[in-house]
Amino acid sequence: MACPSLEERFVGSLLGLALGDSLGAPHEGGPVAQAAWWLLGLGKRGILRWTDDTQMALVLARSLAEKRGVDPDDLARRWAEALDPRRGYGPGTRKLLGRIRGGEDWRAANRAVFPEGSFGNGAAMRSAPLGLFFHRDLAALEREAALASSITHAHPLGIEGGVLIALAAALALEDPFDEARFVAGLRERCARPEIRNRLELAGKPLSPAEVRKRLGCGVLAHESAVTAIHAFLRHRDDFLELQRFVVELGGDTDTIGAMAGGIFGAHRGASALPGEALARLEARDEIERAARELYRAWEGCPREGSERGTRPVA
Ligand code: F2R
Ligand code: MG
Ligand code: MG
Repeated sequence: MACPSLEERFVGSLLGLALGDSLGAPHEGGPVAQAAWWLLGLGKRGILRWTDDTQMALVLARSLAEKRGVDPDDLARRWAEALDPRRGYGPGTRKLLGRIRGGEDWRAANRAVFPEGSFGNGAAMRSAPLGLFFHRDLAALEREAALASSITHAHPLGIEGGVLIALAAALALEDPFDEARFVAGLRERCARPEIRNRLELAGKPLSPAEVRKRLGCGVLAHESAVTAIHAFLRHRDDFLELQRFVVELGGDTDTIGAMAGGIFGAHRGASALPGEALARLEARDEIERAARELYRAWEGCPREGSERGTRPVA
């Protein structure tokens, strides 16, 4: 198997995130949420429509590329401007972005809905582009992913979920890939027991019932981010099998699919994604363009040291 180029892995990650989101979206939540999705989808039959997960990741990728790094005020403004409730946002994030759109600073808005901040998975679902951009400097990745996450998810668990998925996308780029090293690399950078303890199970063969019980498949960061990593590890050679597994688990299927898809795409590149599904993906060209622009921005970043690809200068 030919090793995909780094640029193809950037493209694969963003397209994988969007595909996982759109394949999982019709199955997300209970019967009411699923009925709402189908009603909103009327008139667009055949198109794989994505949700808030991809919307926010796309905005993040573009902002990272244009600003050559995390510019929190720019990100908050762009996410607020792009807010489209038909994409099915988490209730806290929808309110928070509405407040920012109304002129409130994100530093206040991110504690207006939940005083201790949100620990939903809304930061984790969008953070693969951060892993791509900062993959050569994991200390910068942790710092910048935490900052980008905290704009909407100020709770330590919400932030750590965002950092974890960014790290997973970065470590999935490693070639050759070593599963034990990948899991150890994630564990050593996670402080919260809710996430760290689950990571011990990430590579274990669990039944779907055990995954639901021990890792979770809900909307909270610590009850979904490790689940996505587990799904990636057990199906890292077959994207459709991976997404079938996510749908079988149930719960927050679009988001677990998006997180796992972003990691899978970084690992295997765009050519490993299913062509028939890609052909039906909403705004596929736009997503691919954003990924290539992110790659060009990463490539063009001034870096410390002589070797290209070391730390981007902040
Ligand atoms: N919202 C959805 N899906 C609902 C169905 C959509 C439907 N299909 C439609 O078409 O309309 N999905 C999206 O939301 C999740 C990401 O959520 P996010 O951005 O983290 O939002 P929020 O509100 O901050 O957190 C989610 C919930 O977690 C609980 N929670 C969070 N922090 C809390 C705290 N400090 N204390 C208590 N509870 C807390 C709350 O229940 C939040 O509402 C993704 O699934 C995305 O796809
Ligand atoms: Mg969603
Ligand atoms: Mg979701």
